Amino acid sequence: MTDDLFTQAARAIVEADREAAVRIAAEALEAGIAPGEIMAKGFVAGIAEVGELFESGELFLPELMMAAQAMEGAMAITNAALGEGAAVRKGTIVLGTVQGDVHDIGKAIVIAYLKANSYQVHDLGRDCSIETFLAKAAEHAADVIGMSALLTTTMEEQKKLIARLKEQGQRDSYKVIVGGAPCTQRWADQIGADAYAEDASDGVKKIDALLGH
Ligand code: B1M
Repeated sequence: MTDDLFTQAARAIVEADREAAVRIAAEALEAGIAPGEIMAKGFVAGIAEVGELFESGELFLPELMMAAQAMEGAMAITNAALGEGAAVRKGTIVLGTVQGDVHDIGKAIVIAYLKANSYQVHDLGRDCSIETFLAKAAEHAADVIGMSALLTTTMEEQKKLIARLKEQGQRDSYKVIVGGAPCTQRWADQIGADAYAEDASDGVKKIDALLGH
């Protein structure tokens, strides 16, 4: 039954069937499957397959976009189910997708996990400039700046933001965490980030460690 729902969830994304994705997300929650589990084992597996089909030329951009819309439908249900953590905030985070990059599905999942784990998160959206990251970090007195990047070309923005912090003598003002499919621990070390997270739950763990929780 559970495996069936995982398979159906993945298929709904590959077939870009938003209505089915929304229905399956709700069914999974009703069946007692944790929001993170149906997301990771079902919907994310589906969008990963879509990525492979796109890369191999079996799917084209309009289909990729429709699959992303189905993903967003499912995610609205699972992220809402994660809810908010205890009212006592563990820290303040500004988090966005870097400039030139519109991929925001992973970012939304990371934010939902952080909120569920009692962090105050300001979502800076996508295609977010370095200037906006820095202005919002100052405005909200953030503890952490989080940058998501999904393209090998836009990862460079993460490096540039850290360099800018150093230039401005502000490197110690914020912890910086990076993530997104092309990022690795090696990349984080290379650009001088404080942490790299592979997925949303790893993001919570890494930020907990950075802030001493
Ligand atoms: Co695009 N795209 N896309 N795309 N897309 C990829 C990334 C790609 C790998 C597909 C492929 O070719 N296999 C490829 C990049 C190649 C490269 O750079 N090496 C690609 C391309 C080429 C493009 C375009 C250039 C296509 C074109 O126009 N010709 C274009 C770029 C537009 C732009 O940004 N300027 C484009 C557009 C799009 C859509 C708009 C259609 C859509 C995005 C819709 C949206 O996000 N609202 C889309 C999609 C859906 C994908 C794939 C298929 C799926 C991405 C996704 O949502 N994954 C993707 C293939 C892939 O990644 N396998 C692909 C699911 C998500 C849950 O995972 O985002 O990795 P992810 O997030 C994870 C972790 O990485 C981590 O936690 C998340 C949750 O577990 N994480 C963090 C992420 N951010 C974090 C931040 C943290 C911590 C952890 O702290 C700060």
